[in-house]
Amino acid sequence: MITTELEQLRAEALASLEQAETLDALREWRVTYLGRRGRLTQVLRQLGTIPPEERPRVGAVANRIKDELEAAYEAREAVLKEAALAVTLAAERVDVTLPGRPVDLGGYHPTTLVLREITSAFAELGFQVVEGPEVEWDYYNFEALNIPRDHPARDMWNSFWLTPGGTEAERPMLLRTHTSPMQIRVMEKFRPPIRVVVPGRCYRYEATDATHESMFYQFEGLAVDEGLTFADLKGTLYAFARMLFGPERRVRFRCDYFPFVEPGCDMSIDCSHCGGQGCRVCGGSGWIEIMGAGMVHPQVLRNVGLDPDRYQGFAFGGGPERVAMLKYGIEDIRHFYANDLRFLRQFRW
Ligand code: 2U9
Repeated sequence: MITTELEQLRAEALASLEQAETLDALREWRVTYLGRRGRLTQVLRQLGTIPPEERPRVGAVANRIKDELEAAYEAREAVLKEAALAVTLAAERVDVTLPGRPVDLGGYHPTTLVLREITSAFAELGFQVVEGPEVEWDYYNFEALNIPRDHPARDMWNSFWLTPGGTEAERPMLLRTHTSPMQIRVMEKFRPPIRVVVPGRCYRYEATDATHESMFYQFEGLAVDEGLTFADLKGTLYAFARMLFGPERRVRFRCDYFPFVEPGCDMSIDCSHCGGQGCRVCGGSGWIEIMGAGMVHPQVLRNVGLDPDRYQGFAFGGGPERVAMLKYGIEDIRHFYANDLRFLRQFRW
């Protein structure tokens, strides 16, 4: 009897379905029982062998069983899919309550920090910030600044020449030893009134120690106009010193020599560490030298085509690393460019 066979097949299929533990096994089950060449189809092929009047009843039984097996298949598939999803979710579980990993933020270099303070202070005093090339001609680095070839003043700057071999006359390019060549370029290009401040890298061919590096930064400034005097220089640098080192600071100017200025001077501030009494920071003198300065040498003005009887200028220069060393209590300039993160991380913010 076909209907008996169909009922047996139904019972067997449902029992077998309970055994299918994976989605793969489930698909195999479907092929076995409901596929085009599956067991149900095989039984139904026998329909042709029974009397025609029996066929509708047997066909209805077959359809009911087929629908029932399809439904059972879908229910089982839903259960297995749910279980598989639960396994995946458990394996890939993310604990959203864990604190996030901190992002390693970069920070500013101490030289950048003080250069920004320095240039903003001069900007407030009306100076424009300009930058220039680090590879320079002998003319801009020395000649135009009143430091002729073979002049003993050249001994103040040991230079990295860029075309080694031959005499100095044959190798006129070098790494600039100060930012002063840029002020010559500015005066060649613009007529007075001029007020510029020039930050930048400089290079000297020297042995390094706690206060000397072969690569370092400078900031220099230049003002050129009719009727400028040493009083303008003193007033400008006094205002600058108080902006950078505190409104209580006192300043001291003393004579000094630089070939590009006449008269030349240096400027010191009173030591805030000991209140001027003398301590380790100021070397016992109560004063800390922070800058050199002077009135632009008449010959330097002539070199750029300015008449020194009509125009006067004052100029100044200093080392940002030295400023940073004073501000942050750094004892050795060689820390600055050694790329030691333990040092640099102290200046993140
Ligand atoms: C021109 C004319 C004059 C710039 C000046 C100094 C004095 C000075 C150094 C001190 C130590 C910088 O950090 S340091 O190496 N500088 O003392 N600089 S007057 O005078 C100029 C510059 C350009 C055309």
